[in-house]
Amino acid sequence: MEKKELKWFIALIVIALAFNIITLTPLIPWQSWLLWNRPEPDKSFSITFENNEIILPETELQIQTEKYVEFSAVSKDVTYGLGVFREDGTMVFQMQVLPARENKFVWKFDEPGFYTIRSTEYSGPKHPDMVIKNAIKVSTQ
Ligand SMILES: [Cu+2]
Repeated sequence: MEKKELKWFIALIVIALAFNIITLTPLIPWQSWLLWNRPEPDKSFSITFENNEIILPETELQIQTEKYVEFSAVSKDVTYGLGVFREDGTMVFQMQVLPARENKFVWKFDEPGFYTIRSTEYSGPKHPDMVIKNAIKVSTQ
């Protein structure tokens, strides 16, 4: 490696390191939320996916705004998607539900209202029916 190439190589490494340090620092507000903070969920809901059906827990999915809630999803057969949608159809979040493992997601809802759960991963001809309207009720207290 020539001296000029070595200088560029070192410069690229420094830039890559600086970029990572800047974007991963806990001083950036969203990073502390995303990477460095493990909030204790107020509630946890287990959702099962099997035979192209979304099986919710017996208890209603009632959540308070500004409290952390954990969704734990298990698939008994193929890969599904757990998508949560607002009343206007926009997506709040989604995660893949892989078989043979517990898929967990922690979320904090800002807005009260009813939210729909829908499979967001194509799982066969019955996939479009994998919708539970108003499955989650989020209230301010
Ligand atoms: Cu599906």
